[in-house]
Amino acid sequence: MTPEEILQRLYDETLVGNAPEVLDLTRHALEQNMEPQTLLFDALIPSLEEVGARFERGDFFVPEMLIAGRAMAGAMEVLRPLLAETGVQTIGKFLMGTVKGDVHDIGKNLVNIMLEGAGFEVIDLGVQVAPEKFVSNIIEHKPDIVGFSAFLTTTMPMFKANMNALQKAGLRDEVIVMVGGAPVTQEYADAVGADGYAPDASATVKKAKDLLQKKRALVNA
Ligand code: B1M
Repeated sequence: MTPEEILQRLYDETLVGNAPEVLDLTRHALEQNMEPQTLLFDALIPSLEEVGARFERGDFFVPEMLIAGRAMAGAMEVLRPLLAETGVQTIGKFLMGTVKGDVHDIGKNLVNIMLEGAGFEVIDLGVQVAPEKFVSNIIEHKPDIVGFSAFLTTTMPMFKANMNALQKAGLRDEVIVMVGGAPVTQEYADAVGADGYAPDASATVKKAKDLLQKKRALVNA
């Protein structure tokens, strides 16, 4: 198979949620020295975007979304150590979670991998994280940055609930807050009073580094 054929098959098999085949193709592609980023950005992510488009059109339903998501997650397990490969020292602590009411985690996990790859220590609270859990973990782990992910318009309001919980616990000024997820925009991030927003995993790394640098410069001034 040529690299183009591998990418096409990876896209097609992810689309139909054929997890064993997706895993085999991922391993095969790596054996052929294809880049993990190429598999991610030229096959796996576009395939899930197509899954979402088909769901919106009514051609796919939740089970199809679920099996496609699982197939991608299986490939991510193989790609994770390669994407996160780094010799960099820890540059900061990032506490991450998908907000209460929301079970999407593929995008959040990808952001975590990229953050780890850039040298952040990531503490992942998983999905359906309630405001109180964010608060108790900020107290316990003292992260530099806390990240809230939301993937549904119906769960985005949890950002505000989380911000209120941080405020109430006296933690708002202790930690930088970043938000993200498919339906989130810069305007929405501003409206809830977050310090930063990023549309994708690599932009999150850049933004997180910027915000951390600014905060440290302020503290040392
Ligand atoms: Co859901 N789902 N889903 N789903 N699902 C979406 C999100 C949807 C857009 C599909 C669609 O209609 N086109 C739609 C939301 C519409 C909306 O509200 N705007 C939707 C819906 C409606 C639902 C249900 C309500 C369906 C139902 O039950 N009727 C239901 C809700 C369940 C719940 O959470 N309570 C549901 C369920 C599911 C599954 C469980 C079946 C499965 C999730 C599996 C899993 O995550 N473990 C699933 C899937 C797979 C999807 C789609 C197809 C793919 C999501 C994905 O993984 N994308 C999705 C369609 C789509 O996104 N096009 C869809 C790939 C991923 C790499 O991208 O998640 O955007 P993304 O992450 C990006 C950025 O957002 C950003 O970086 C990531 C990497 O680049 N980012 C951050 C993420 N977090 C960040 C944090 C940051 C910064 C950046 O700072 C802190």
